[in-house]
Amino acid sequence: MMVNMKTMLGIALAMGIAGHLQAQQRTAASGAQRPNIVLIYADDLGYGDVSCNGATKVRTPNIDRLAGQGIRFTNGHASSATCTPSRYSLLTGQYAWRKKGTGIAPGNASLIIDTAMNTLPRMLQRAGYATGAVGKWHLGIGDEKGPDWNGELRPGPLEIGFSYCWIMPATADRVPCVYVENSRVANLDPNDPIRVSYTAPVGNEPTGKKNPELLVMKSSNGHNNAIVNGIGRIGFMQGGAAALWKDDRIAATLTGKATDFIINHKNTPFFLYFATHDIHVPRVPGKEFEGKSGLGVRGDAILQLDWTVGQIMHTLDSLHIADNTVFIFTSDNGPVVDDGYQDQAVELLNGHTPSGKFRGGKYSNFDAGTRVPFVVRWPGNMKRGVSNALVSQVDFLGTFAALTGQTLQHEDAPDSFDMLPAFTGKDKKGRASVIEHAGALAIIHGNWKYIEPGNGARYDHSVNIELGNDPAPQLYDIAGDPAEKKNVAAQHPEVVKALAAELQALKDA
Ligand code: NG6
Ligand code: CA
Repeated sequence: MMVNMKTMLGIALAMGIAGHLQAQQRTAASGAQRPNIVLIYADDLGYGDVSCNGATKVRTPNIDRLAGQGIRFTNGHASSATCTPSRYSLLTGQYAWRKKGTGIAPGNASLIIDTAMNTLPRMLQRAGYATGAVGKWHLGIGDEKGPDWNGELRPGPLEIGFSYCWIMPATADRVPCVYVENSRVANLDPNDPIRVSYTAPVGNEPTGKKNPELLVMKSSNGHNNAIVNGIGRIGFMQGGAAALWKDDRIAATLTGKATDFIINHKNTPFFLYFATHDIHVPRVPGKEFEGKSGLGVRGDAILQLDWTVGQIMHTLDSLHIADNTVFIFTSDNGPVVDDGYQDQAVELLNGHTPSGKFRGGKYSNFDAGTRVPFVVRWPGNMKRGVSNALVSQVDFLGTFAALTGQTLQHEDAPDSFDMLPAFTGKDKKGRASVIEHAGALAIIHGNWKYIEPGNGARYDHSVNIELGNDPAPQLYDIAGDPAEKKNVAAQHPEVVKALAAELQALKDA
């Protein structure tokens, strides 16, 4: 036991040193490069939802091709098991649990990112990049009074460093169901203003709750306020008819806007943050994909997402800029099958395993909550292959700051480090540790994973997912037991102690 204890303390000490080294790397600005950066951020796509990670019931040829030309990470993580905090961490380089108000944002939230922060897009803007955000935002918009849907939507993406945006303000299951281009709702007719409420119906309009007979897709949980395009949403809205999106064209519209951004900026370095709506609910794939997967709308949405990736690859190829572009494909959190609509995804799963061999899913502290598909391609600058280095989305900011020669101040991106050697496959280890965030916090350090005790529910019956909460400490050997079946905390109290101390130290940092 004493020996083990010493080993663990040694590891914790080494961690401190690693942290110090990482901090030093922040200022190393030699040989700055400015490749384009394309980041496709899928929504709720599980580790096992892509065929390059072993899916056999659904095929993702474009994502597989991208992975084959770059590095496919088997131990790559989103920071959190839900959307808003993962996106917050990715864009700010700060773990979201450090900041209040970064949970799943309601559709009328004001911007949750402090406009004074040095974000990923701002840092790249300072490095001379054109910076575009296309797709799902879900980080709030507008000042503390909330969004003015008929006026200027500021602050928003443009105030945190994007030079252009075409976004869905929250999620497709939240009102208002409109796109925002830069600081205004796109295609809004001023004679038909948008009215939104998150407390009560705006007028006498039908709702999903009162008039389920009007729905083309019924709710299985919530999603019973406004009915837009025959689908019940969260929140009430009226007006803005000309600005409403068409659910079955969301992927095509977003892909078109992303492609336009690339074409318009092909001669300057650009950063495209392309956050797809697929495969979040409500899942309404375009006619081209309807019924094509055999797994219902969830599988069809995966095919549509794969098509999107193929279109972006094709655009880069046809402009001859793929070699000078770092292309990242990953997901904001793990998978969920029934997330509140009766869309037959459960019934038609057909043996498909969205979480792969990992336990849990979206919302969960078990690994499938944050261990997600994770691919990086930068032709000519990396060896192709598979890496099990521990990598996290929180490090994109620190990595690209170092790559482009930007100096980060001490207060910037406190959790984000230069991980280029891991992202390009030269370093096979990656991070010494990473924190995963769902109901509680968990820390992965080497082969160990410790989940701190928590009083949250063990199981969420509405989504059919094990949440990973336990009032007792949990310790898993995730190398030998990737499915987290056997809690070995009682057998290794010294490891539990060391990891709990390391987690605490990182929380206090
Ligand atoms: C939940 C919604 C779910 C989804 C999630 C956010 C209900 C019953 N469930 O509250 O459908 O919208 O929030 O998902 O309303 S995320 O990927 O954006 O985090
Ligand atoms: Ca999500």
